[in-house]
Amino acid sequence: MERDSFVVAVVGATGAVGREMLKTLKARNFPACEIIPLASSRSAGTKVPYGDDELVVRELGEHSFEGVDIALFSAGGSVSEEYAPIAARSGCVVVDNSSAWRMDEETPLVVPEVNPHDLDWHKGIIANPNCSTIQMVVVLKPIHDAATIRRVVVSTYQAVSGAGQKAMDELTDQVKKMYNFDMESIDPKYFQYRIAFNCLPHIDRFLENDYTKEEMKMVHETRKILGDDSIGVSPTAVRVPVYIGHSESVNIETVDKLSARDCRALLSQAPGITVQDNPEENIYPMAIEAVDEDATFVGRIRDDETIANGLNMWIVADNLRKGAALNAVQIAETLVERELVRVP
Ligand code: NAP
Ligand code: 12T
Repeated sequence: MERDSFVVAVVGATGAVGREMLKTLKARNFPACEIIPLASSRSAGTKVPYGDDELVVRELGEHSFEGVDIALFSAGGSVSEEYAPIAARSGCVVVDNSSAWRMDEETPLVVPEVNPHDLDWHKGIIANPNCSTIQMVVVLKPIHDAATIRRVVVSTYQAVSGAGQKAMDELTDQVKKMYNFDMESIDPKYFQYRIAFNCLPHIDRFLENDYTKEEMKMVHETRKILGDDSIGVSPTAVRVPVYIGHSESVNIETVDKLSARDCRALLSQAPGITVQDNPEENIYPMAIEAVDEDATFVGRIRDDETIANGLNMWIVADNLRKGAALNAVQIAETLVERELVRVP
């Protein structure tokens, strides 16, 4: 039977991503008959905004998902590991924002503009990719279809909001202290070193191969979403003192020739993308302009003159929106459209 209204739980509703999810559900008029905000005992009983209303936060527990149709999770990997299966068993469909389930073979990893068909085989949990992966694959997809991508070299310039509310507060605190020449009292807690007026080539933890986990997420997730394990991805993930908006410098090598001019035309027709590319007028994407926008912005598209089939470009998106909350809500919308809100 076709449903037209759903009970939606938001796990981690008090966090940077959870609040953005509530905002996005409201702004896009998601067909929800009830919204249930969940968090830890620390903030149970507090209120979170939902449009002009305020909702009372409940404590997450084993029974939180009874009667819930769709649960959007953004409370960290350990919460997702434990509670996503509990939610799925109670019959609700989970869209999970953490890295816990992304590479699980039974779990689709979805960007609606790129691989909506992978929702068809969900078994109760669907993973939302990493923010840096999402904005990159939105742009890689049309290029891969047109010219077959062989290899991608990417450096990210990632905003502190990707690391949550506490990380944003740490940047503010450090900038205030520097303004007051009070450098000695700067005591990095969330980040390893000072983030104010600095760049840190270190996001998430270091792995055996000396890449960070954030970098390896981009490798594995890109291949899974594009459904092509032959694509080489060589990333460097860097934290920069920007509050919102991830930027990426991306070099792409293709099998077939795609000129910068043809690429610009191709991307300007592609879903979810806004091309901002006019060097004569100093037009290119910037983090400050991507804030509160849904689109993935791309510019500085140019031929890589050192190889036969290469392109360079600059990709920017709001990491809390397309990089997290919006992509999760778009997944939920696609589940509704395709009548997939049920655990098979
Ligand atoms: P945040 O601002 O620190 O918020 C964390 C949220 O999780 C808060 O609502 C917190 O509730 C809740 N929480 C923490 N521990 C909990 C527990 N044991 N039980 C129930 N709720 C708990 O972090 P954020 O930036 O919103 O990110 C949250 C998570 O989303 C991240 O850990 C990550 O897994 C994921 N994420 C994904 C992307 C992406 O790339 N797609 C981007 C950013 C984040 P309290 O108020 O009770 O503490
Ligand atoms: N460490 O969802 O710190 O895998 O910016 C997203 C953002 C992990 C994730 C970050 C992270 C994720 C960050």
